[in-house]
Amino acid sequence: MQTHSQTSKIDTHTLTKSARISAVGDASRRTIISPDAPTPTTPRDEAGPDPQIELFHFVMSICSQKSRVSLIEAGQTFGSNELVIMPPLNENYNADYVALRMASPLARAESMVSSYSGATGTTGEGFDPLVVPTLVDHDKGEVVADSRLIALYANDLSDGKLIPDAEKAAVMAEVDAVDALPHAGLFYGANPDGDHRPPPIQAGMKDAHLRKIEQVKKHRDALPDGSPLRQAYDQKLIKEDAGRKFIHDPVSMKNIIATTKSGVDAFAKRLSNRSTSWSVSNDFTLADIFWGVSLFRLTYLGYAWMWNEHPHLAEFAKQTYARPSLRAGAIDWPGHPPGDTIADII
Ligand SMILES: N[C@@H](CCC(=O)N[C@@H](CS)C(=O)NCC(=O)O)C(=O)O
Repeated sequence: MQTHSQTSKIDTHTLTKSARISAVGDASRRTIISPDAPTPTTPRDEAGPDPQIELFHFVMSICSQKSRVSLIEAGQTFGSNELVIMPPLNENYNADYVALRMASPLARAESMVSSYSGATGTTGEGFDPLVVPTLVDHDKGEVVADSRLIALYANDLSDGKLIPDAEKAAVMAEVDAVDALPHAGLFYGANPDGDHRPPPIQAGMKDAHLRKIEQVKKHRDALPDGSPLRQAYDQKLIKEDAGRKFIHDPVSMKNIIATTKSGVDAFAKRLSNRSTSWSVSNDFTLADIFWGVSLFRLTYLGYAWMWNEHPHLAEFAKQTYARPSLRAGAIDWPGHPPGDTIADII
């Protein structure tokens, strides 16, 4: 597994420019985010120098939300390259973007994705070369291709502000607990006991895996003969086919719902034993970012009933939703679809 401090000096400027220009279909989605302007309204000057860091991401992706909130909380200025990852656009399947991800140390360290668990962590499933988010640091010549690593990177850039030394183990335990939750499965698949996802998600996700497969094939078949990227697309096809079967299997869906409920219960128990203002510290840490984003997502998908018997967890969720970085990077990021489930938050 790549550590956030591993370096691999490559020409990130050229690789990133190709990905930015050919994958991000609309120039208005190429902006600069800074502490003074944390919304995507400042256009990127393509003729000017590159910002030190850039992020490729998507409004609704939970991994992108974790990354944006971490960078914003860390007070970073970054180039924001917003991809549309939903079919039929799937800008994340663009070959230049995939080539950028394949230049990350993670792509070399991990085996490529070959299964589907419903979670988004790299552990277990392997490295997915066709997803967001991806961070690039031009000064260090690094490509960071995983949201957990991006959050750690944001912590490094902020001299450790997001992971206080004394609480490192507790913060990372919470980060890993959130990363293990099957957010993707809950987004794409219906609860067999009653689907409470907002209607556009219910409708849009029904055949999403099939439509993704169609797009992956289209992009793969357009690669030049002998392209080294072909395997990346082939592995993605294996994952998406497994995902399609998984979300249509009521037993798998019930299992991931039960896993999520026990994860939430366990966190509620840890919270009830705390004597700190935030989840593990008196400071706001990555643990609060990851749980805040996760609880917001579970609420959006109609799973807030999971903490009906934990009013202190509902209070904690509210506390995170008021944090300016969480609002800017997740809740208020333009383009998040509304829904009855989040009407009192958004
Ligand atoms: N381990 C990766 C997983 C990233 C991931 O699964 N991204 C999803 C959105 S959260 C994605 O881009 N899906 C688009 C697709 O599969 O086509 C991370 O944490 O960054």
